[in-house]
Amino acid sequence: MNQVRVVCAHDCPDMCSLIAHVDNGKVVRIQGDPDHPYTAGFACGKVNRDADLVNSPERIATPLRRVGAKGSGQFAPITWDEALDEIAAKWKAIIAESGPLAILGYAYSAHQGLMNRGMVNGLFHALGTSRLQAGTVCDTCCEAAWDVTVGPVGGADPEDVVHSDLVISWGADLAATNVHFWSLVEHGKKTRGLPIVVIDPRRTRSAKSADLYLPIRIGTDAALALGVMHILVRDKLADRAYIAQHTLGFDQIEREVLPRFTPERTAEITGLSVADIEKFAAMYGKAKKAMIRLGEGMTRLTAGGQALRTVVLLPGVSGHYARKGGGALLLTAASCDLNYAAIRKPSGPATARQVNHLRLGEELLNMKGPAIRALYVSANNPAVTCPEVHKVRKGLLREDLFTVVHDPFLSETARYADIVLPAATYLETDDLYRAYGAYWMQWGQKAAEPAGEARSNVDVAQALAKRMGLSDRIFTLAPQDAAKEFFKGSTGPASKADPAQLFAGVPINIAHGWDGQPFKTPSGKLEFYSEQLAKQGLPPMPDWVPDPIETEEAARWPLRLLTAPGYFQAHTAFSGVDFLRNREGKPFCILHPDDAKARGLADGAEVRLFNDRGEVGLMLKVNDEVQPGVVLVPGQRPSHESVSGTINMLCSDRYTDMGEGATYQSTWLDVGPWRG
Ligand SMILES: Nc1nc2c(c(=O)[nH]1)N[C@H]1C(S)=C(S)[C@@H](COP(=O)(O)OP(=O)(O)OC[C@H]3O[C@@H](n4cnc5c(=O)[nH]c(N)nc54)[C@H](O)[C@@H]3O)O[C@H]1N2
Ligand SMILES: Nc1nc2c(c(=O)[nH]1)N[C@H]1C(S)=C(S)[C@@H](COP(=O)(O)OP(=O)(O)OC[C@H]3O[C@@H](n4cnc5c(=O)[nH]c(N)nc54)[C@H](O)[C@@H]3O)O[C@H]1N2
Ligand code: SF4
Ligand SMILES: [Mo]
Repeated sequence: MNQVRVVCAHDCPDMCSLIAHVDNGKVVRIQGDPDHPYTAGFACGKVNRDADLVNSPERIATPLRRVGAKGSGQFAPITWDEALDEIAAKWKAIIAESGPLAILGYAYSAHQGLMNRGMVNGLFHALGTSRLQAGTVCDTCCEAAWDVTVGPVGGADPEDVVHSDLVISWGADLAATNVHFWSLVEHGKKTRGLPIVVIDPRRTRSAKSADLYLPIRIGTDAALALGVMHILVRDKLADRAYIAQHTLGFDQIEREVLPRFTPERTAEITGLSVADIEKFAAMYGKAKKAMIRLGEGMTRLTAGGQALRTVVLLPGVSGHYARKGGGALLLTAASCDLNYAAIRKPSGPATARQVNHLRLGEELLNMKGPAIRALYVSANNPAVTCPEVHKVRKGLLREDLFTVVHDPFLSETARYADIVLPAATYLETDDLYRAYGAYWMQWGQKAAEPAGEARSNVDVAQALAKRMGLSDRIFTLAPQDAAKEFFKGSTGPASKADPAQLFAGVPINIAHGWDGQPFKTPSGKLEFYSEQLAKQGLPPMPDWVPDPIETEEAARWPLRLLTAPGYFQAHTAFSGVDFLRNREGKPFCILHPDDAKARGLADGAEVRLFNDRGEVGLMLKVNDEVQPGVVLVPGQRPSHESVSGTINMLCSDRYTDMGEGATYQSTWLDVGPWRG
């Protein structure tokens, strides 16, 4: 038995260091690395089963060519040479007829390795194809809101929570999506009574450990943050010296916005009690170093940017940004200034036509001049995870679209492909990793050879680059040599890593010497007033106002969709693991007992979720995890696992206020018995 130190590549802020136990060339067990300070010897419930993922009988063994109708999932095996030759020939013909913009590379985050993620983008960048405006399905809204307020810089170090005197989990289900931070928080609670506040419309697992749980109404976080600021000012708990020195525009907010957010009005908007709002504000005002762990949950709706931005301003009023253990953490990645362009933008035009990640369906159906004629999907499953899934599937059914999907599994999207390529998993490829929710960087060595004929994203990008006649050096380099390109011209702590240590797999801490939260806005301060937003025609000051389209929808439909991560699934990345699929159970939704009773629906029934866009069939659970008026659907699950369809069939492709992100939760609907 062999032990190989690897790095978890799943889309998760923790970026665990893992030990793969390998027997006869086969990964038989995965374990958290006991020598990594943040991983602290444990992996999550999903990755503990990654031996099942890598050895899953459902993996694709060889390249496949479509033999049946589009979408029918009928394929015949072909060789890699046949597959790559066919792809290159098709792409060359399309480029000759319609130009490179007729091709779209659609690759995202299911492999977090910097090369396996970036080199696919690099291939399409160099080819000069249409460019994916990536991440709008996920974090562009929260990132844009953070950047405009704090600047493109990482937030608090999660490991500094040992210094915190209060932790606020705001729109993040930490017990599901950030388990290593959560374990530090729970340890703090056990050993020194660290108080925890959870602000979430869902009574999450994290909420069960909270000293104060605030079941906030979806989409009202800005109002709560402003209500707390109102109380801090009223009770003289605002840090005037910090505000004067490090923030911009607070005086105007204090005059023009805060008077409108009395505890009574805040309670009306948020659905919380005045007593709970007062209690929360008092806890926050009394604390010296409160750490707010921000999730993306509050940003998955129309005014999501405004919500996150307003919450992020709170530690500017309390002055907690100045203290280790205080402040806010959304993401950390922006502080790791590696030379990403070496891999992602080796050559190619400076700008090209953009396709928004979440509008794939719309653009496949309607984009002109030129239309998208070839699509390459890698580490992404838009036939399930993209809003307006009906449109995505209709687009994928186009006879004149040439679709290639590279995936370890025959995903729902792959079923629509003309060519399917088998992908290696992270356990079967070398890569460089840096966390997006912690300050660590690490080289991950492959633990086993790829199963069957699977090949890594890097491998395939390099092979296609060669066939397309690209001459960039990066497409010829072996993994370690390619990784070294990240360090050329980079500055900051990551650039100082000793290559010998790095390539030996030693975890490298890349936290910056900490002297208070830095601000990289145009003013160099935390911006309560944002000129950048004013220029975009957006409100320059934080506020909460109802959205007219949402108000109209809410008048027509009785329930609002709440979307939250599944505990034993992450989007569709673990749907090829039988154990986890069963552990998560058949795709379900949750209704409050009052709403279920009003509809005559019982726990365990098959139900129909519907609105103007269509219908989806799921199992029903009835409990008070949610408030009345809300239907919770955890995760996004493939259609063939559910009674019928998948939740994104009901979600529109409308944009958020900032970052052109997805508004899954600006979805209204009703629930009734499943037909027949
Ligand atoms: N309704 C609703 N929809 C959502 C969300 C929501 O909250 N609500 N959340 C959104 C968010 S945050 C995100 S990030 C997206 C995620 O959505 P996607 O980006 O589609 O991610 P996954 O479903 O995790 O995985 C995509 C595919 O990548 C494959 N894969 C895994 N590893 C590799 C690899 O190394 N190489 C290749 N080539 N393929 C690999 C997996 O098998 C899987 O089929 O979904 C979004 N969709
Ligand atoms: N187990 C598991 N882990 C995951 C994933 C997964 O699918 N499963 N996905 C991964 C990916 S790609 C990402 S981007 C991250 C995302 O992880 P997070 O940043 O935590 O974001 P979300 O999962 O969208 O939502 C988190 C919480 O926000 C709550 N919420 C929803 N609306 C509101 C609101 O209006 N206000 C407030 N205060 N809360 C609200 C939801 O109920 C949910 O509990 O997690 C990653 N980790
Ligand atoms: S907690 Fe996140 S990084 Fe750690 S093993 Fe699980 S998915 Fe991977
Ligand atoms: Mo995400």
